[in-house]
Amino acid sequence: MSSRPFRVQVQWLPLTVVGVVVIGVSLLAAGVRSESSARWTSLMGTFRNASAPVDVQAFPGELCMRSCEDTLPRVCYFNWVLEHYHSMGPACKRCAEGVHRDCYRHGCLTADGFERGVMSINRQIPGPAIQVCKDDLIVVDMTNAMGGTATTMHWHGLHQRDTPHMDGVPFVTQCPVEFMSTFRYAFWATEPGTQFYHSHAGHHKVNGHYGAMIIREPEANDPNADLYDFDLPEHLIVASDWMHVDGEMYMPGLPNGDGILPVNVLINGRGTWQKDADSNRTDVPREVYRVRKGGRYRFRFINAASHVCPLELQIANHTLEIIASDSYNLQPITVNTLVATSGERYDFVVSADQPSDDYWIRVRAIGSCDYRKISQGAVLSYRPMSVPVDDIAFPDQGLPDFHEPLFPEVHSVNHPNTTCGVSQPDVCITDFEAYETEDGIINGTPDRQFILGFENYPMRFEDAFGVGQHEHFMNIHDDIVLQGAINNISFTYPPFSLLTQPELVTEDMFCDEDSWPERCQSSDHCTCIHRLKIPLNALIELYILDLTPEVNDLNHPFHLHGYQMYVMEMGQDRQKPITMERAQQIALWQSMQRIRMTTMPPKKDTVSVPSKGYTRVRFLADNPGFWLMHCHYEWHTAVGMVLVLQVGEPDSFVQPPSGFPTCNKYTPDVDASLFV
Ligand SMILES: [Cu+2]
Repeated sequence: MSSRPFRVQVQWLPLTVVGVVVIGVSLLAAGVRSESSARWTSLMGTFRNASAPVDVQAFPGELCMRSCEDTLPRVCYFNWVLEHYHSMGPACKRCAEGVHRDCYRHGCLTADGFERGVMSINRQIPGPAIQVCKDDLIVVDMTNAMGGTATTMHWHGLHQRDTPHMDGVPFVTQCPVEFMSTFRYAFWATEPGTQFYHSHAGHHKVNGHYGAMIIREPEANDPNADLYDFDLPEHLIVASDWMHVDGEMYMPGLPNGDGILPVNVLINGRGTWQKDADSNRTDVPREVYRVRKGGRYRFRFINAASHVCPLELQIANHTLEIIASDSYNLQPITVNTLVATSGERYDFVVSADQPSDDYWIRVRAIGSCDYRKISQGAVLSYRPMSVPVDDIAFPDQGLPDFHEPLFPEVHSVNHPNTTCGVSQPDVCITDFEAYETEDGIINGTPDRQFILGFENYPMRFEDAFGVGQHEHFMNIHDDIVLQGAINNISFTYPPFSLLTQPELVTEDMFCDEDSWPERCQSSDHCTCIHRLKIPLNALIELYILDLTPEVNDLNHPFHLHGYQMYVMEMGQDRQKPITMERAQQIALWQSMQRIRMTTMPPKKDTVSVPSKGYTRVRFLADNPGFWLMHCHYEWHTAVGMVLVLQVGEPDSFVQPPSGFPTCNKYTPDVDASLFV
């Protein structure tokens, strides 16, 4: 099949501006690079009046979901309201009592059937999917209607080269968006593939602020296009972990709270829940994925989890032909089990070659969550479209028990216990090969090499609880009180946005290994604004080391904003602490053991580091600005396992449009001027 039919037929948008209510999309402020202006000129070439601001509301983003063959760029406008909302609220009418149709009512958010307060976007979890074509202009008006909160949205996977001030990191690329304020995100859909968005503020993501963002491109650009027939908008598997209270309830944590861990997993915001063997399972719909026998379908898996437990995906009787990760195309490897950590995406092909029936799609929270036996099911259904979804979404048959294998022999990607490079048939991301490479980056001599050793370290009691102490920490259980750190520095934020208020930035506000603040001189750890300064266009190599003293099943996923990183190797020594020297010995040993060594390593924007091990990555620092790099576990971000890369000097940064919101602390001198 050569063309990629969409089940959802979409109309072409009228590409002229009519009845203009002018709210400008201001991407053309001073300093935006020529690439961006060229995009703008090309987009405006489709408009009758190219000099007037675009009436964005005339271009609903939903209509950007289309075939991306031979299409012109479009404006894709989304209007989002972020609210405190509830699952199983009154909008669900009699859903909880077994009236299945009521579970699909407008405004009914079932989640796992448990009633709780949530954070929603347009009363949905996940938020509305953004599905556009490469080079479209995405415009999202985000209104914060959550009293007492401030928030930002991060577009995970996009590099924001033209609009770094749209990266959505509070106090790094923008000021948080206050209650009752609307912030207009406007950026180009530049990086094709499976991306997603999520709140970068506090614990809003684990409360429900996340969603899919799919950027398609002509199939001629996909080296794996021959492997599948369908790439349908509804074949998104957005998996997340779920609590039955607000995440904030566990910040910093409860001594008797049984750890900071989820109680359930959701698939596209749906699932069921059974408190214990004596309780009834909630009677709410599971997610349904429809296929037709004989078809080969591209699925897009997004790990939108917040907690430390990797999510493992299996589809009964079906294999997963992995073709991309973090939006980067890979040479295919077929497995039956996919493991991903928070922030990672995997695309795979499922062939509907089994007898026509319904099959379980199972997502389990593994690693540290094993003892909680959390698994969730969705349905892969071969039944015809004429069968209504609520006939399929409430299967009579139970999901196999947590420990019940779906396959006699498991072949997995990224299993946390895999020793990378040697244990076929289990594979790591480093066993994948790309279709292309950049020799200068892979084989060049790095201009800068950084060793980033991260850990969660126990705080001294008096540092956590002494008079006047207010540093962030997490309380895992009992009296265990930890801060996250990279190179002994726990990251904290300035009161203004580094990227967009450069006039307030001073060199002495930052710290790194070599510039240790005075106040921390007597301490082996420090909480400060950890910045690594990198010259523009330098070739960078990072050794990311897990300095945890023991193997503990946590493969911390490191996410770099603004870039993709070549994943050169990863490995671990289960016996000895990791150092760069030890990492190099492991790499040598791996290269002697390996069945094959790739010269075309994959690229990732979120790469997990084997427990107590290391990952070596490389990238060319050609995107100037302030870019966050952090562990993608939400609690680890919250307690400082974060740093910011400053690439280039401020004069090389893309300037934000005039009128871009600012913020700062307000502590004026107390003198007569306060009272005039
Ligand atoms: Cu972490």
